[in-house]
Amino acid sequence: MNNGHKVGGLDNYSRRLYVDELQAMSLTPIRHPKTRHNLMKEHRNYLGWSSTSLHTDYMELCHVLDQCQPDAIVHLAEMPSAPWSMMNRGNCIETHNANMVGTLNLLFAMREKCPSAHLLKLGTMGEYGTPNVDIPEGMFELEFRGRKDKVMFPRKAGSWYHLTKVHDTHNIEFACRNWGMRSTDIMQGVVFGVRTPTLPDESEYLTRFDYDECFGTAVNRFCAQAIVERSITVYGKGGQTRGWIPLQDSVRCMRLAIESPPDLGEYRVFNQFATQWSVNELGAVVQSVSNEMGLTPFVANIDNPRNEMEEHYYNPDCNGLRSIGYEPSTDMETLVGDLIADLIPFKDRIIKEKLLPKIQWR
Ligand code: USQ
Repeated sequence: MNNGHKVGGLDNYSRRLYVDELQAMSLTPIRHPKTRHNLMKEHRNYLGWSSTSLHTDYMELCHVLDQCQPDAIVHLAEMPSAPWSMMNRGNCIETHNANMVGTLNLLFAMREKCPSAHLLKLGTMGEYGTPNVDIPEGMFELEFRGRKDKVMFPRKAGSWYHLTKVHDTHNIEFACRNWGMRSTDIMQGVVFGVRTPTLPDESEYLTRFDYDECFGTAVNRFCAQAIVERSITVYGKGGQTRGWIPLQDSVRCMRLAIESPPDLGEYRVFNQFATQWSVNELGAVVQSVSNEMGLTPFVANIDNPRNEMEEHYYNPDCNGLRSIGYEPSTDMETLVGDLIADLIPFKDRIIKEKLLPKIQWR
């Protein structure tokens, strides 16, 4: 909005519901949706908000797109937790419904109401898994029995949630190829932090911050554990290496992608992360930064509740976003220090039982 873009949104607030059901809560006291909406109404580039589920409210979705005629749609409206999708059959199926049916509804509604709009879709680096070869951005050139073609790089997801993103990828690529739509499919690494580049630094605008085993990502959990001086829960051997990205970089990347859209009919993939670290390395950074701040958490390599490789090769490309101006924030010590400082005022809200994992993936 601060860059002159007019912004509106759709939300079914399911994230709040999922976290409530787990008897967890955001560490930051995020305001009620109505309060947030009223605050945003004061901004001249705010178009409004509609309470809508992509996977169940197709007519309302079509109506909103018809009214707005957007140039770009940023699709963040999916169930985002791998552990939650692995809890039981019901959660697995709900993840598939919310994510795949929601995305299919959006594709059909866009085709009907705004076929030349740019779909910016949040996928995940976890679609690729951890193959023993380099990871390109989405597609690669394959040579087989003397012939060559450009094909989708093989996906090997590690959870039901990550698999729904793989299925979305194929559906979106097909919509671009078949209907001439345009899309950027973002393979995002693990997000952490609570700051955004656009929202004012005031408590009313705070975004949520989860640290429970389902909706808290590793760096967020480690920093929450650090402020109450509990063990930093590195799973297994801790050699699991991922791409990581602070929230403010993630928002900046989305703006850059919107301002440099793909051509009509083009399906484009960006791998989106700032740095690569193993969870052991991250645990050590969180421990040393918090020690400097007078806190005394300690790293514990606990039994891994997940089924994943704990030592592996990892070398993904990340060139597309840099070519349109992304300058990654890579100083993890500073980012972790800022995050711990941002969280300390809320440390009394931590529910300590939510810091250890219980969901077994096998
Ligand atoms: N991990 C720990 N200790 C913890 C939590 C996690 O060692 O307390 C490890 C996990 O075993 C895993 C790594 O940290 O190896 C990342 O786990 P995570 O929970 O931070 O992230 P993940 O489950 O992979 O999913 C998150 C988001 C998801 C997004 C994905 C990007 O929840 O929406 O798609 O990051 S990626 O991992 O690149 O696929």
